[in-house]
Amino acid sequence: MTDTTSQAGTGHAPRTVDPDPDFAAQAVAQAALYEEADTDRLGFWARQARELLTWDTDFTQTLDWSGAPFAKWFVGGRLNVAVNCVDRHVEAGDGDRVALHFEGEPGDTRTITYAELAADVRRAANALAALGVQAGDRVAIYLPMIPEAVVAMLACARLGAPHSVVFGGFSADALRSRIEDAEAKVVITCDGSYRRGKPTTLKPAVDAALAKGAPSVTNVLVVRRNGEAVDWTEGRDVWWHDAVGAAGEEHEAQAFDAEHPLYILYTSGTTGKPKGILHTSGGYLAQAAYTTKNVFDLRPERDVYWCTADVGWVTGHSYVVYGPLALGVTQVVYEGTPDTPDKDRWWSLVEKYGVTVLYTAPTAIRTCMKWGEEYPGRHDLSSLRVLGSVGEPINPEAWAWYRRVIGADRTPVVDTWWQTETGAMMISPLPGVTTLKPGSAQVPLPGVAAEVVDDAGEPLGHGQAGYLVLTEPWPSMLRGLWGDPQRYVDTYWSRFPGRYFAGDGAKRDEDGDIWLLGRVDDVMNVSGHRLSTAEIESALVSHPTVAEAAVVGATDETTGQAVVAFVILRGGAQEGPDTVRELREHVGQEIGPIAKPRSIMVVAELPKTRSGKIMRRLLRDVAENRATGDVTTLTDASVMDTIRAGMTRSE
Ligand code: 6R9
Repeated sequence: MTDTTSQAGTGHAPRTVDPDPDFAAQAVAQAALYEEADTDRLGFWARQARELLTWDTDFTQTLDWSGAPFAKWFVGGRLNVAVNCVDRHVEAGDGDRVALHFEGEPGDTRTITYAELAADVRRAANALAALGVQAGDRVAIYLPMIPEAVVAMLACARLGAPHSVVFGGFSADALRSRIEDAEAKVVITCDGSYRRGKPTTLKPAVDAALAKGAPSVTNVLVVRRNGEAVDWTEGRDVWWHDAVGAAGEEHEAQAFDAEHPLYILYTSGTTGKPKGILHTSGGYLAQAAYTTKNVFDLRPERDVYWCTADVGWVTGHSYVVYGPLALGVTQVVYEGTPDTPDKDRWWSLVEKYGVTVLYTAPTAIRTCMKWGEEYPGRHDLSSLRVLGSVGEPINPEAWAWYRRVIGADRTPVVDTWWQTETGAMMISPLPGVTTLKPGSAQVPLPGVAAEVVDDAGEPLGHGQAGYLVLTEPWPSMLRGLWGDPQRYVDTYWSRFPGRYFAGDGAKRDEDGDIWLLGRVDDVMNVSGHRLSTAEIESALVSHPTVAEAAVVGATDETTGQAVVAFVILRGGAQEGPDTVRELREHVGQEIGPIAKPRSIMVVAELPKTRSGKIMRRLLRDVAENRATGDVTTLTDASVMDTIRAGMTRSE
């Protein structure tokens, strides 16, 4: 395999950033973790599980891999996940510590302590039990970012009833298919929420979903959030404030097996039927807690943490609910959009709550870059200590901006690679320990084993692009796909037998650091040369006029594939007669002439899924002059029309 790529987009970004000695001296994570895990990987995980979690019954075996690729972690252990996330902190005397600083989009706030959260979860568990929910029953949750979303998830966990959270932005059809696949007994939703200053509704989508199917559902539990009028089905619909309000605060939590299912989460899936990723209890919680603590350098008595993800995505599961709450930290939960009422809302929240650790996505960072430094500049962000990134490769330019403008050129930036399937972070630097390298997720975390291999599964040398595989099982790994064990084996364990195929391209650099190159379907082959969409995007974004870029490989008669780029210019920048030529030259300089896009289109917006991922499949349709495929998972389907209209004009 030839690799013609180089480290693109390093523009103003430093190549490496050493740990700050003062930070390092006090860091939660220590280099010794790597040695310990290398010497005795299972012993290392057993220690994490015992130290970070409270078990009702200790486990007798760390890993049973005899049924590979179906793993059993912490065999024989029993615990209650919700008790681990709330009750035990209250018992330890930390009941008065704030668990959630909730801020609604209109500016309403609620401060919920661990003691209050524990009482809410117990009441909600009683209310669900009164509706007939028992261990093993599935509960669908279709809620915005309000405290009840957290309470609902934990109440399910407390009862051993796996939840299936469906992102509040999904349509009635998407919701119905997910409820049907999981055969959920109860749906928890609300009247509506607020977005961009306007009330929205959620209950009508649930009504529509249930009108069309989902016969397993016996009750709908409805939170009152914004007072929008709702239709009511007597006998089926129940107000949360009635049921939970009337429920008692006493609830005896049962301990469940470490492998008891905790949740199902459907991946948005760029093609085909969504996959119901199944996670279980002990291993998942252990790795969520371990990574939250070490990667974010968290001390519950000191930090105020904020992860901007919605609970509808895996990041919201592991890094809003389970990881931070298992540790007992204080966090911010924000309901709305970053530009309501103005583009400085996030930074006003950081200042107001004294946020110390912020975890967000590159797409959000690039949006803030596009808006300009003036917005973060309005606020005192000096409380920030650690910045995190997740969701896609972060180009060095955005990394450098994040650290400089948000982190005052002082905070470590941790680029964390993982997936819905992995349940928790897998590849990431450790702040205070690792010398950081903008653009690279760098090294497998202690206890995690990863390799970059070629088509035949042979490990590749430095600089060669191939496929990322995980070579050892890990505690928070998916335990399968709901109702489809064979698809689990086929999708993840058949491409390279005995190893987990992540579906991502990667390469190691001369230091052995791992660079993620995008999904393998995003890796292009131009004249027999392997080129990464991510690297060309990174090169484009390193140009001062470019805010955001998406690159696709379009079929080309001569070269097999050709590079086609779509770019959004930075606020203020105008498309001039030379813009396209200049950008082509720039990519040529950053990566090499082979990477120069065949065509570059300046657009106002890019098609994105609701989780913020660019839908390159749709751009490929445009680049190859085809009718656009399925657009149902786009945030805004009209984006494609605008792009096509622009395309015709520029031809
Ligand atoms: C957590 C999450 C998983 C896919 C993954 C990869 C991409 C996530 C990344 C990253 C490069 C990072 N991805 N983090 N690529 N660097 N730090 O996003 O889960 O929604 O399942 O997406 O996202 O392509 O395979 P999920």
